[in-house]
Amino acid sequence: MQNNPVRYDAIIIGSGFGGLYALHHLRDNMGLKVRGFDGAGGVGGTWWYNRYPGARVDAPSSPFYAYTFSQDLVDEWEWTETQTSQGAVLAYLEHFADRFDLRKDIRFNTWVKDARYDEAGQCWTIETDSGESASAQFLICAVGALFVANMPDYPGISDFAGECYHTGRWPHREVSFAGKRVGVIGTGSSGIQSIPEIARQAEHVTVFQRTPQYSLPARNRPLTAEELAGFRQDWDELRTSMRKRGGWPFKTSRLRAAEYSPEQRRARYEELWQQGGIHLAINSFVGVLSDKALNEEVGEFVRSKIRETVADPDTAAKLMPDYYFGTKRLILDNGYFETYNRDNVALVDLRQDPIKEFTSSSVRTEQGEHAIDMLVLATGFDAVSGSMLNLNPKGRGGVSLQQKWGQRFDNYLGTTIAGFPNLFMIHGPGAPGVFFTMPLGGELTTEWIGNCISHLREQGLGAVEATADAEAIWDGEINSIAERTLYPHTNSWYMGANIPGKPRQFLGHLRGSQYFDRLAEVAEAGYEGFVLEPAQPETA
Ligand code: NA7
Repeated sequence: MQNNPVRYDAIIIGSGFGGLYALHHLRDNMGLKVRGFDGAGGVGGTWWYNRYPGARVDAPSSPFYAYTFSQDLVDEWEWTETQTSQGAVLAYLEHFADRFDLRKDIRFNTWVKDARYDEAGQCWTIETDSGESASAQFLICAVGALFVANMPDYPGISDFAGECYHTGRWPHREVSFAGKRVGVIGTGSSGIQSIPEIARQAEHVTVFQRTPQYSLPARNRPLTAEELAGFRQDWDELRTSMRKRGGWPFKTSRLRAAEYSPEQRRARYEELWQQGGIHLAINSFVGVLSDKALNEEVGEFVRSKIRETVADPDTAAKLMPDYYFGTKRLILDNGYFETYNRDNVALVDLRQDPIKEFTSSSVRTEQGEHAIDMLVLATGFDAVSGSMLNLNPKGRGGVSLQQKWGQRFDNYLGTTIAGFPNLFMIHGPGAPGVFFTMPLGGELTTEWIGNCISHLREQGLGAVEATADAEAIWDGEINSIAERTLYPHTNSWYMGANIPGKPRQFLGHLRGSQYFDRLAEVAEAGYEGFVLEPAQPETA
């Protein structure tokens, strides 16, 4: 560490939705001296990196996948489509950064390579890859739930000589697929969004699929001026509804499946399918994500739609998902299954025909060889915990997060970690994160963090630290919610199952509304579950 780090009140790592709002709130609303850092060349976080063709928010998003706190901001931004594109989200975040003059306080192209807690000084000191050192009482980690790319390690993959891109690290320049034979590995959101776009341009696309997926039609369309005006007019009410309903202001069903005949239920599924977006998942009948029989019925409905759409029965058979509907990230597509009716698209089912190795110009599976010029890795992320482990802060006694989280991602309220005083996470393990609208979740979490900081300052306190007991109780709460659903029965990135060797643990809080009530209760109870340390003379 350098001898004289520049001193701030708070250091914020990351300038995506969470980090930008944290900078605005702590600096402009609370008057703190704040410095942001981001390894990327600009704001946007996830939306800076994930610029692959077809990238969109995986929800019917406009104008809800956006900051909610300012009516002026809502009024002045023109969303144009119902399912927001990556470019539109990034343009919005750039606007937000300019409007609130945030860039001047962020160091871009700068990775924080070390972060250590100083117990005597009750502060964090960071060092960057450019040799800068800074310290602050509070370290806010807005490092992204989907940041650390999962790179498959098939034999010979590094020998592949053609262009190779991970969807989460897409180049900041045009990538041309014209005249190319493209191999795509992975059929999560990134694969399913990009495959139709790539197929439109490429000579040939071979999709290597490990798990067939449920995907619902997004039915993306222009957002009308009347719709947008209506949303703006009702914004306060919509915001309240989002906060109460798990992040989105959409209707969720109160209907009991048992009170309807199979034909009536099918008619309802059909209606919601035609409506598009996530409505089939959230608005058919109560209990789709917890009742096995009902879940199977909805799953079979989606499979029937895939069968209807895909002309070749062998290809359709390979595309049949067989896990519990909705227990992996639900995908919204724009013509994914239809893409398999094109002459230039082939599907390899890796369960029947696994990849053996790569050569400089092909993928060899057990049953054949597929010549490719370009490889697209849509293989996802070491989600939620990966970016914190990548940062690997060193807490009390120099214990690193990698040591602490070797077996389990223990945390309290999804925002704090025992042994890491004055460190706050936005969208960490144990928070609603991807199960809530992330911009709104980030706002609410940041406001809670801000209140906690104010409390410390008003009370002459120097540090706040979760207790290990509180972490254990929190772990129980998260799990008891998850165990009432079918999520834990599926191998998904929600369970850490996509990364070899990653501890199996449900990584989010499924009841966002309840979660934010809980945060408020903890604060009202004098920060229950935390140890609050008096300020040392030098930090008071
Ligand atoms: P996902 O959803 O994690 O999807 C990754 C896909 O890649 C998925 O189909 C994986 O199969 C597949 N995968 C991962 N590793 C391999 C290997 N080694 N071989 C073959 N196939 C593999 O990531 P996305 O980027 O699509 O989406 C992430 C989130 O971003 C998404 O949920 C949205 O919230 C936005 P698997 O299903 O694990 O068998």
